[in-house]
Amino acid sequence: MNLVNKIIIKHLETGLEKKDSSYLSIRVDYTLTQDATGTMAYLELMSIGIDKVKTKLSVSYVDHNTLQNGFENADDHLFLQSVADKYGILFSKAGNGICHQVQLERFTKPGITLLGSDSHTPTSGGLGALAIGAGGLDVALAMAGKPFIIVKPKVVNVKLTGTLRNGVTAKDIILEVLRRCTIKGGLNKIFEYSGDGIKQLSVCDRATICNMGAELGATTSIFPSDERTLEFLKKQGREEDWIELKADKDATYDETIEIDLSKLDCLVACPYQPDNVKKVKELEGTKVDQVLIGSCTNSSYEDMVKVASILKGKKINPNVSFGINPGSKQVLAMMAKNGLLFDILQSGARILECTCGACIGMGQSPSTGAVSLRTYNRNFYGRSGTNSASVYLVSPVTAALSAIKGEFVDGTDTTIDLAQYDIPDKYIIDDSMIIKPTFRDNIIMGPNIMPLSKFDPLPNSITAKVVLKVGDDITTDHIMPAGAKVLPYRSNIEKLSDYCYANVKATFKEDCRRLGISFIVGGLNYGQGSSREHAAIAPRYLGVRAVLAKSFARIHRNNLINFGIVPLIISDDFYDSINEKDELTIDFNQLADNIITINNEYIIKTTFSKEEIETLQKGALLNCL
Ligand code: MIC
Ligand code: SF4
Repeated sequence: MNLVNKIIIKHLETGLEKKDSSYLSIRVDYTLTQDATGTMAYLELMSIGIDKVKTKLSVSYVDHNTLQNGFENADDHLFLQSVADKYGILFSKAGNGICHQVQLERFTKPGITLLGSDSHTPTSGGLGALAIGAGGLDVALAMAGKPFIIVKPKVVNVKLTGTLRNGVTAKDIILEVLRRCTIKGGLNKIFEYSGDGIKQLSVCDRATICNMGAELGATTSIFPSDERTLEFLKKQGREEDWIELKADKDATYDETIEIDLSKLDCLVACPYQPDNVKKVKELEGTKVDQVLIGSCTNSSYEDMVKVASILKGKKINPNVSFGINPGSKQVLAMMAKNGLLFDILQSGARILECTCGACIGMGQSPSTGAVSLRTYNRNFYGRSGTNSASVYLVSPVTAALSAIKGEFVDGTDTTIDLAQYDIPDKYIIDDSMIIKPTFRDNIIMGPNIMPLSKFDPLPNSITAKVVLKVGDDITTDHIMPAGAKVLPYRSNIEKLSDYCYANVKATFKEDCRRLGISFIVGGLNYGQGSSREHAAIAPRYLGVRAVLAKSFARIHRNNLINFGIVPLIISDDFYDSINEKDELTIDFNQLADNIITINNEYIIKTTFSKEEIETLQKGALLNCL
C-alpha cells in the first residue's frame, strides 16, 4: 500500500465497502482558515449553528489582509478573533506568520488530515500529513464535524534520486515537476514523493515542494515521515508528535515520475503561468527591477539562512527594489537573534511583515513594465497589482544572486557552499501570539461585514445569454481579483462583485445586471489557482447560473456547486460553436439522472454525486443544511 492510501483508509468515513464509488468521504482532523477566506467561512459556520467546533484542532490565521488602509481589515481581524474565541478555535494574530508556515512549525503532525480554506494547505504534506485546500464553506462544514468529499485520487509516485548540485534547491524540483506535468496535470491526483533523494531534503524543503504542488491542480502532495521529520519536530519541541509513516516496499501507484536530482538545473517559471518553466541560464543577462523573497513557498528559516549567507557583505544592485517577508515570527525572531537580519538589512533590503504581502498584491506592486523576480508560487497576469509587469518565479538562491547583480543569475553560480548552512539546532518557540479560546459569546461585527447572500433554487430550465466567453487556464484571480483595493470586501459581496472579472472585461458587472441571468463559457482548467469561494459567490450574486467549460479545476468546481452555479463540461466543438451574447436554453429536468440538454439537442452526461445534485437543485449548499 502506498502512503496516501494508508492515511485515507484511516480516515474513511464510509469504510471501504463503497469501492465502486468515484468519491471518497474523508474525516477531517484539523482545519485552518486565513483572514481573506475566513470571514466568509465563519459567517457560514455561524449560520450552520453549532456551539463549538468538532475538529481535533482548528486554527484561524490573520496573514493576508494586513494592510490596514481603512477600518475594514482591522474590523475583520476583530471579527475573526471573536468567532475563534466563541467556537473553540485557536487564533493566530497578524504578525505571527503566514498560515502554512506557522501550521507546519507549530501544529501539523504526520498522518493527520488537514482541510484549509487556502489552496496552499498542502504545504503540511512536507510533514507527512494529508493536507487539502478547499472553499470556505467546505472548511466550515468540516469544523461542524462533516467529512470532506474528494474524487478518488490517482496516486503519482515522484521518485527522487541523486544529489542536488550546490545552488539547486527544492524550488527547482517542484518547478521541474510543473514543467513535466503542467498546471493541468494534477487534477484529482496526489503526488507522493519517495526515493533516496528525499533524505537530503529538510521538512522545509519538502514543504516548498508540497506547497507549489497546488499549481499542478493536484488534490495534494505528501512526503513520508522519516528521520528528517523527527529532526524537525524535535527542534520544534514536538518530538511526541512524530510517527514513522512510509509506503510499503511493494507499494503500487497509478503513475511514476523519476527525477535525477544531480542532473537538475536552476529553473524559473516565466509569465504568466507557473508551468512556463525555463532554465535560469536561458535568461542570464536579462535586467531585473524587483526581487522579492518570501511567501508560503520560500520563507522558512533555512531559506533565509541561504539568502543571508549570499547577501552577507554585499550590496543590492542600485536599480533593484529588494524586499523580504520572513514566513513567521519564529523565522524573524531567529533571524534577529542569529544576526541574519543585520546581514540582510545591510545589503539594502526592505524588511517586510511576516505576512503574504506582495504575493497577494498587498503592496509592493512593481513599476510599469518591470521584471519582478519572486520566490513565490504564482505569477498570474495582474496578480502583482501591475498588469504590465512580468513576474518570474525562482528559488531564494537565484533571487538573492540576481538582486546583487541586477540581472538573472543562475543559482549554481554561487561561490558559497550552501550545504554548510543547514537547519538550526533548535527553533525559538514562543506561541504567545496564538490566542486560546475562552468560549465567550461576544461576536464583534464591523459595518463592512454583511450577512450572507440568499440564493434561489435552480429552475427546471433556463433560457439566458452567454455574458462572457474566455479561453484556457482562467484563474480565480481573473474571476475575482485580490490586491489591497479589493480584499477588504471579502465579507461584503455586493461591493466585491464590482470587481468581478474586472481585469478581463470592464463591463462584466454591468452586462450581468442587464441580462439578469446569464452563463459563462470557458476553456480548459477553468478556475485554477486560489480556493477563494468568492470567485463563485460573486458571479452567482450577479446572476450567473452555469459555467460551460472544457474542464474545471478541483476546488473551483466544488465552490461553483456549493453556491449553485452548474459546472458543465463541454466538447471542443461545442465550445467553438458558442459565442458571447448567444442565447442558450439549458434543460435541468434530468439533472437527477446526470443528464443535461442544451438547446434541445446537445446532451451532456454529468458525473455529479447525489449530494451535489441536491445542492444544485436547492440553489446552494447552505440551503440544504
Ligand atoms: C492565493 O494564494 O491566491 C490566496 C490568496 O492565498 C488564496 C486564498 C484567497 O484568495 O484568499 C488561495 O491560495 O487559496
Ligand atoms: Fe499567502 Fe501567497 Fe501563500 Fe496565498 S500563496 S497563502 S497569498 S503567501
